[in-house]
Amino acid sequence: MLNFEANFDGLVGPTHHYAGLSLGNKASLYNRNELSNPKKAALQGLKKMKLLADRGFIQGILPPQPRPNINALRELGFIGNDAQILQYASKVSPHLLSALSSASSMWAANAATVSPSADSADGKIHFTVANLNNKLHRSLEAPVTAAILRATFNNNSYFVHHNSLIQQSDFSDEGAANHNRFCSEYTHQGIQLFVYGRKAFTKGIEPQFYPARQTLEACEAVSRLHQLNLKYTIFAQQNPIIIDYGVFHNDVISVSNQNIFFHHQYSFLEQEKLLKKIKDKSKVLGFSFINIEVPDREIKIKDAIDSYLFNSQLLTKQDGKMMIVIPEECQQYKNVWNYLINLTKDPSCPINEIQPFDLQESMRNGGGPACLRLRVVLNKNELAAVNSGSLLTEDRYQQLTQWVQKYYRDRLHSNDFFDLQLLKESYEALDELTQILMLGNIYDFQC
Ligand code: SUG
Repeated sequence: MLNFEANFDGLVGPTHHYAGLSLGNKASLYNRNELSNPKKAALQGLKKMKLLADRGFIQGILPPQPRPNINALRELGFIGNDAQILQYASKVSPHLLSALSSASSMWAANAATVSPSADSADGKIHFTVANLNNKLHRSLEAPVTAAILRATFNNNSYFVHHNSLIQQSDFSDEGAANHNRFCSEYTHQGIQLFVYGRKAFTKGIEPQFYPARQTLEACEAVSRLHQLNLKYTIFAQQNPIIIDYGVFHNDVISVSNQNIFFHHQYSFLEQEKLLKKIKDKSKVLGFSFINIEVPDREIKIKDAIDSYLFNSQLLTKQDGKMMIVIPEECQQYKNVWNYLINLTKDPSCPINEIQPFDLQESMRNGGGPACLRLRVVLNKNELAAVNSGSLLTEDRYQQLTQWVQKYYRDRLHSNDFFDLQLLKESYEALDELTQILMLGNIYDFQC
């Protein structure tokens, strides 16, 4: 295979914990203040990457960010040396300290929106870092994410990097988690679908209880930056009702791969219109669009969300058939599991294999298989231009598992961040990681 869709997974950071930071994300709220196991979380993520790499898929790694975020604490007026700052913050605002220690950059689907070179007027791959404006802990990710992406895709003949959009709620942008693409071959012109939760500039229907994290205006800005052909670009609103049920990103209720769209009956506001648009555009591009819509009578929206069925990855195998990568939790829902078994048995369905993964540590913060990865379509030359240290090989997997064993704790609570030793461990770990991944100086701290 010369043309691929590679997956770059976010490596879970040493401060992974449950802080209940994400209003609208049921798992995050439900597991608030539970004990986490960062070591287990990182190893679960690595195991997924390894198995997929062993199966022949191109698998990349994106490193975590320095946490606790001591720079942000300084900017917020905490003074003194690192130990004093941590003590001071833990006394006056333990919630803030916990938010500024979140390992949330592991959910790489929120790192950026990525457009393949086939779709952009200048023939280059475009990245726009997500501003993650809706949540304090996530809004701090953007600058380091920009540095990581620039170091990973470090060749301006092939890659164009855009910083995050204006940090203001009218331009709230959550990256690839609200973005789908349909195509025949990956490196042929595709149709890009940008999904938003609300319009900032005009009045429209919105969820009532939980925030809509992505605006239409942000989607439009990203499509402009990426020089997309409007003929093949679609903007669609997610069904606001399901945001109130807990669909805080569109990848919780739909997933696409090549010509396949797998989603729930109630995913989008004007679903029929949207499907017709995709179909019409796919006809112009000469491929047949396959729509797999799960009816609510078979899987109720609540079960779809709780099982995280749609937070799956659809991966094209060497023989052209597809594998669906799901969270293990799907097996606990009889209707979901039966649906998947029947789907993959159907000879007319391109998906013919189910691959469950145990990602429980991430799932308990609302992050399934699809949340953990950033997709990047690459042709042969583009792949060769990727920082080689960022790709998972057998050796690098061994190095990374040893690195996790060396630095990560096996229990952490949201009140543990006053501890200078934890900060030291985390920063030292990241320093060593930049060498394993050959990324150079991407963090602005000194060990
Ligand atoms: O932004 N959870 C993340 C989960 C992101 C999932 N990503 C995608 N669906 N693509 C979020 O809500 C919880 C952190 C905490 O509560 O400790 C959190 O940030």
